[in-house]
Amino acid sequence: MTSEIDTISAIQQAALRELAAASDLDSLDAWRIAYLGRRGRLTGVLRGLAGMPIEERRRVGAGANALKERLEAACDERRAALEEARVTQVIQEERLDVTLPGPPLPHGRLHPITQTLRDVLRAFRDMGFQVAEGPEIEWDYYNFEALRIPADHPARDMWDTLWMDFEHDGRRQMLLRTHTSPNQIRVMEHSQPPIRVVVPGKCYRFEATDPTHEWMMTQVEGLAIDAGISMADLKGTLAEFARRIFGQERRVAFRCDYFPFVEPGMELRIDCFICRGEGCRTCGRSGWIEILGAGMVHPEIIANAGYDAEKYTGFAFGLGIERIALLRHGVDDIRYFYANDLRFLRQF
Ligand code: FA5
Repeated sequence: MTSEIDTISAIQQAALRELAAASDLDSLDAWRIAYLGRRGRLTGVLRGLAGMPIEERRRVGAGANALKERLEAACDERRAALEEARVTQVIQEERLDVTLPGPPLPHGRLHPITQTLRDVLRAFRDMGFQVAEGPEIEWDYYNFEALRIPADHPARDMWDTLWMDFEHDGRRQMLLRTHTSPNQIRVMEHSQPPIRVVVPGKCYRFEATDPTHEWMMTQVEGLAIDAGISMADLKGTLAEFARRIFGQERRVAFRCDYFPFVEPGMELRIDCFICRGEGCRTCGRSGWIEILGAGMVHPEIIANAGYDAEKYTGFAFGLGIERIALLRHGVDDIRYFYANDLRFLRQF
């Protein structure tokens, strides 16, 4: 009898010592199996009760059951403590400091052509022009015919055209506009003089590229129609525009040029920023870079619009935004603008 009671107290000592050492839920489970499981040490004592005389069974049974209850309670208590410790640890390790500054976000920026386009439009708005827009996919009628360039007219060669796969009356009728000049007609169709308008937009040409030519580029069309507008107004407007965009020191030159929809026609050139007029690869050895074509609106076009061609005259111009960006930023090849190389674009 004494020896069974001794066994129980030995089990108690060992069990409580090992329980205190169980540092996680796995070792707690192993402990429970070792003492309270079906083959556990205490369960073994309880099983042995059956073969004992009644008196001894009562004493030993009471001691063993009391220990069982105590160990079960201690096990529950330890489990609760371990679970709480684990939750605390998770909270500590995964703590989120919402006051920390976030990772820096890279700033986007406007494409250099967009920047130049906005500056150009602002300059014209400040000079009293309104801004309008027109479609990039255009009818042959607006891009050529209404501008006095009928089918088979040799002047069509001035614009290498990307045609849409769409025929009507046995002829291709739609194209990617080669210039913004169709908007002269579109604006005149729904407005009356006085007109002062600029129309920005992308244009497309089926041509080989070089340092000053891309197959897609941005133009800004200008149109002014009023009583008594003269060539002096055109030259004054363009010279003032060049001064606003390039500053006083750049040299500008007007030269005679031909466009079927103006009479007379001319082009405006700016001295090459690289060679300062000496002649280089970028300016095609001429010392100048052409930025726009212009002229007095042909009287036939004024009359076709339904205006009194005796009373009203006007000027028009079409300028190339990429060329202006080249000159302003000292870029020596237009093709950089649409090559999508971020090392280039980040400089603006
Ligand atoms: C025209 O497109 C005429 N519509 C301009 C015009 C408008 C004349 C109104 C008279 C009255 P041109 O093809 O020269 O003309 O182009 C005008 C400008 O667009 C050029 O001076 C140039 O700055 C720019 N440009 C033309 N082709 C290209 C190209 N392939 N790449 C980049 N810029 C170009």
